Amino acid sequence: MRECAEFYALPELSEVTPARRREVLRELEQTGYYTQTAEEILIGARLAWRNHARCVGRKHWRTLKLIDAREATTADEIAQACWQHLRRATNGGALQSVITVGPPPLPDGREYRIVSPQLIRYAGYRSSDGRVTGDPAHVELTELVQRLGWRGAGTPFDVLPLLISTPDEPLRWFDIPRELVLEVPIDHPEFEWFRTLGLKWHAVPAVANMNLEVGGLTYSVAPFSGWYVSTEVGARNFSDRYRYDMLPTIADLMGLDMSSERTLWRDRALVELTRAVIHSYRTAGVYMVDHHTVAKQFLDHVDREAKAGRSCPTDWSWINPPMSAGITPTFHRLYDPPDLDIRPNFTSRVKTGG
Ligand code: NRG
Repeated sequence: MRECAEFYALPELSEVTPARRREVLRELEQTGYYTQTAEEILIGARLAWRNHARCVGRKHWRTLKLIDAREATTADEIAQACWQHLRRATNGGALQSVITVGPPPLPDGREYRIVSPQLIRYAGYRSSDGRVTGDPAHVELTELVQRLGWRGAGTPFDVLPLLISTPDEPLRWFDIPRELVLEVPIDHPEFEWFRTLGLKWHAVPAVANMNLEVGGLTYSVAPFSGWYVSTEVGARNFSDRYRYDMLPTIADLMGLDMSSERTLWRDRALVELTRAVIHSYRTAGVYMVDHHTVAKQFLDHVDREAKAGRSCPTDWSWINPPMSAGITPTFHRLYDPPDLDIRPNFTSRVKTGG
């Protein structure tokens, strides 16, 4: 109730008539639920983005577009809405920020869910010697869909099917139509050998396992996507030891002295790998932002919020990049502390990072 009243009291909802406000509160009180308009959800989703303390891309919060998929009631219909999401979000490489809002929980509380952490994820296959082909972060998900009958080709970059759970069906998986998965082969502006590593990554980061909480309602199907910061791909997905772990291979091919940490071979390989990612997305015409540019944009945003008289709750450790943080401007200041209660917001179903 409180969240609902607070939501409709926000200046961004000043167009809502007093009659509508009363009706919403009455309905929520009597039935525990009410139906939001698409406009209310869109405003709510934009504010959820603006409020999300871990996002460095918030300058663009006003550009978010909504796909209203609340009418989808089967896993199949939810999958179709996700395909529409990918088509609109990818936009031929000129990525657009999109959120798709699916069906609310049933009156008895049972929920619809996208089980996959993102719409597009690469499989990880663990072999008997413990080694992983593909993305080690998705070994469990891969084993789950395999138990449900999916078979991947076994390459390091097999796109996993989308896994959806609904109240009235068994867990179901859906192969993502190939033409909806835009990918970028990774190449280096100078190192000829780089392409022989066979690296690639997908264009669209579409987080699918967070709830959208708006106006006292929780949407458990609410995949959203913007675009990548190059370090997410270069300095984490390809570099983390528990992900693709490419730094030793790259340093070796660069001919670096790897006999001691003091030679900074890891750091040198990291820079070249991230350069390769930026170069490749650019060559492919797929939008991505580098960590210097996004840091500047974020500080513009913080200033703009301050001028508008709003706080900007921010998690310092999340908005700073995983490489070269100290040479980006976000490093050198403090922010309003993250406010876990602020709504609308995106909230985690699982307590893992990434
Ligand atoms: N680090 C994750 C993606 C998390 C969300 N990042 C975005 N979101 N850029 C990864 O796949 O590397 N977004 O909505 O644009």
